[in-house]
Amino acid sequence: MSTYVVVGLQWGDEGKGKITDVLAEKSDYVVRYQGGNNAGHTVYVKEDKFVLHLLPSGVLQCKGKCIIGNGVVVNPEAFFDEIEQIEKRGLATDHVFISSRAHIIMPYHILLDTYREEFAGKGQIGTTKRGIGPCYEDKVARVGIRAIDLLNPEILEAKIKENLLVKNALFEKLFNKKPLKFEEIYQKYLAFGQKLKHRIIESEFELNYAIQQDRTILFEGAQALMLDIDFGTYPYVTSSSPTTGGVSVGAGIPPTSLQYLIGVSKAYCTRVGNGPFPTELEDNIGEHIREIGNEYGASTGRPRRCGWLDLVALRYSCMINGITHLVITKLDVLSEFDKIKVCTAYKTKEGKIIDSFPATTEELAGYTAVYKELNGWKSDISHIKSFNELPKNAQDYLHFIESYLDVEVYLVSVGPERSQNIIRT
Ligand code: 2SA
Ligand code: GDP
Ligand code: MG
Repeated sequence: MSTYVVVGLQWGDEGKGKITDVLAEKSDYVVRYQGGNNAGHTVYVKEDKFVLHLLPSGVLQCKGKCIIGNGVVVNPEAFFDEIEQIEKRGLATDHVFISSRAHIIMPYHILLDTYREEFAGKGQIGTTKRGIGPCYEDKVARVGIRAIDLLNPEILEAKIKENLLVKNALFEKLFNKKPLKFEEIYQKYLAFGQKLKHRIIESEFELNYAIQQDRTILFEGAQALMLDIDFGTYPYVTSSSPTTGGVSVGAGIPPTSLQYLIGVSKAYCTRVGNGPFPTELEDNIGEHIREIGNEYGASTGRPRRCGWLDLVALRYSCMINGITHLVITKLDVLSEFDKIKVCTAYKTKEGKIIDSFPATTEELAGYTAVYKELNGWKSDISHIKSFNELPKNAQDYLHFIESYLDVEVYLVSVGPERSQNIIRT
């Protein structure tokens, strides 16, 4: 048995898509286990750029099956759009399946997400407005509609009616918006069910059988630890569990079957959406990182906030995820800087130095970063293929990260292309 989990260790967009794509070639299964089409996973195959939102990034390379697990929230419209985009480029998609237990994003989820953000004013989370939060809320409130429900007209009818009763009251009375019409939604989702039916499977059984058969399975996380509903910078988080722990509940496999826990971090930090970010650089350096690193949302196009690497947050993230293999991406983006800073501790408002991650965003917002300054390497590293060929200052930077985290760097990514990797041997 070989099972791999790829998770983001920061605020998302660490380059998980690229790493998943590289590993997918050898995998019999690639599985998404949380999130939905809020994700934006970019993969380059030569000059060809693919951005995957809902489908596993492994869809391009995996010769086996790609599964959207029970823990994912599925927007059928987004699913078919993505399938169409991939097929248009000559690639097969008949190996993509959805768990019968996955929850479906309905039109009222997207509207609720949008209206709430509009009405929140300064208190906005900065969501992607894809209906992710409201869909997970319905799942937990036990009124959600699951993939399997799309195949049963009576159940679908009853569930949509029950939901519209509550959602329309909210739209009209709270948000002063028009109610939604039952028949339109019902017919549309019934048709989605018919189009999806050959792809809806009991993926939990399939995956557990695959584990027994010693197949190779890759679990692909979306978003990241700092956006985790429990461990992230709550409430500025997404509504799922993008941790290695999330794999078990989001794919229906036992925790004992997870082997290689691969955490991906950029060589610096970014965040898209609101919430505290202690190492944020609201100056020329931050802008420079954004431009060189092309730091714009892969789903919404929003400019990402940029800053230096935060080792305090990263160590916390490695701890919660139990990372066994660390991947550092976008090291090439730092090649132009004379000096590079890394945050090794926080200073509280009272002047106390701490190196643990706090439970509240109020505390975190009051902290300032304490930095260690390292020398830059000031040379192009994007063609380098082995660790020893890296300039000494780049090696020192990676060694510093390793010793702070007490986890070995297993792969260094030095460019967006599939081949631009240094694998530690
Ligand atoms: P949501 O829509 O409810 O999940 O938003 C809640 C918070 O989670 C953040 N979030 C993300 N952060 C980084 N990348 C994400 N995917 C896209 C990308 C984002 C984009 O790859 O660039 O295109 O804007 C992602 N998805 C959710 C979100 O910003 C909120 O802070
Ligand atoms: P994900 O959500 O974690 O999959 O990451 P995104 O795709 O949202 O954002 C990562 C961006 O960085 C994408 O545009 C990738 O093509 C790009 N990328 C990934 N690895 C590297 C790297 O090592 N160097 C550079 N310059 N770009 C990279
Ligand atoms: Mg992304």
